[in-house]
Amino acid sequence: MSAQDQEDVYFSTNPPPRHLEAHAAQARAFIDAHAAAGRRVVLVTSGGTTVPLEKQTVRFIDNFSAGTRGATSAEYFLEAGYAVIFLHREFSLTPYARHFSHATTGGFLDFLEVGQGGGVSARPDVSTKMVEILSRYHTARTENLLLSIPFVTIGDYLHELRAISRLMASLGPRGLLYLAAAVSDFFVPPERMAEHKIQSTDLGKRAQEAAAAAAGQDLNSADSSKQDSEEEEFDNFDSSPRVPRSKRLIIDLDPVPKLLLNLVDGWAPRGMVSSFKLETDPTILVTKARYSLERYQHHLVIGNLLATRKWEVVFVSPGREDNWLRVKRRGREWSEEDVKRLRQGEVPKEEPGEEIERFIIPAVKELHDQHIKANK
Ligand code: PAZ
Repeated sequence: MSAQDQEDVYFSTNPPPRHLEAHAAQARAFIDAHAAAGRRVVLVTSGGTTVPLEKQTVRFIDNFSAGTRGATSAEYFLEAGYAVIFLHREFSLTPYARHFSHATTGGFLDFLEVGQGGGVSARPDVSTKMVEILSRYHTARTENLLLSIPFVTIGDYLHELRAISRLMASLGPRGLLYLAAAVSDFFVPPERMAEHKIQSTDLGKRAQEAAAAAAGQDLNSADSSKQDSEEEEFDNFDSSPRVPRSKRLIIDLDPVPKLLLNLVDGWAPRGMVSSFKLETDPTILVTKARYSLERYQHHLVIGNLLATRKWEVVFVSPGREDNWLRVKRRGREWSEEDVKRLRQGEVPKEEPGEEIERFIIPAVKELHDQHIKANK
């Protein structure tokens, strides 16, 4: 099947999110305003996508991403003069708020206190930082430099990504797509998705079947909760305690179509496209990043390892040497041995001395400068 056919099939069979049109209208107005002002616009994607197991979703598959990379990058892009569309997983980290909403030292309310006059004020020890971050946030909001658009599921994400990327096309090479979201590679297609909560007991399954029979329906045969009792067998593949098949939840996932090629060729063909590649095995990171670059013909892949992603990333781009960016260590220099261990995925004991996005964004901007020059 061609890339275009895959795209058509996916988008015609997976319903769009409820607010897609409203989000697209917001994005259009935002892009038009900044295009008129000659400002660059970056679309930052951030956080994980969920994979619902039921149409009326009680359960879903998720991934680890908290959206730190995306939210932090958005701040540095704003600092670098970009207008930012922040397409993020709902309730994940957001620019500026992240400094207080997900702190390891306490929740948001722990940073506040009731003052003498009865009003609320920042705790004295965090007040300077809060004023500084609040003022950066207010500037971004009042100057209309930050547009936040949420998604939840993999389907929502892909619909939103396509709609916004197509709008970004009007920016030509001045548009930048910075794809940092952790996007699921697998999903349950609608025709195999249970309508209702998947039942774990025989009673629940029988009740569902009886209700469906009374309504003259055949229960969705693709419902993963429904098992053919004729086949009731113990079919363990290993030595774990024997569980009858009907008591198990066997989830059958399809691959999510790879739509990066469609984005690069069709949705935003003149913009600069940079994606992230996440791996856990250090021996394959650069090979996979190069492979992605060749397969999708875009402009930059930023490789990172799950364990060391806050310490080091590698820029892989066409015609250039691999470029490793690394943060400083607190109170000591990197030795050759330290770097070797880091590259093998060994995490230093202390926290990073700074945010690696401080280095990533200027390096991306430099490549974007070159992209604009080359595509004028
Ligand atoms: O959200 P986070 O800061 O915890 O993680 C960021 C990340 C590892 C998801 C991102 O840097 C990344 O690699 N995104 C692409 C993941 C992928 O290969 O699909």
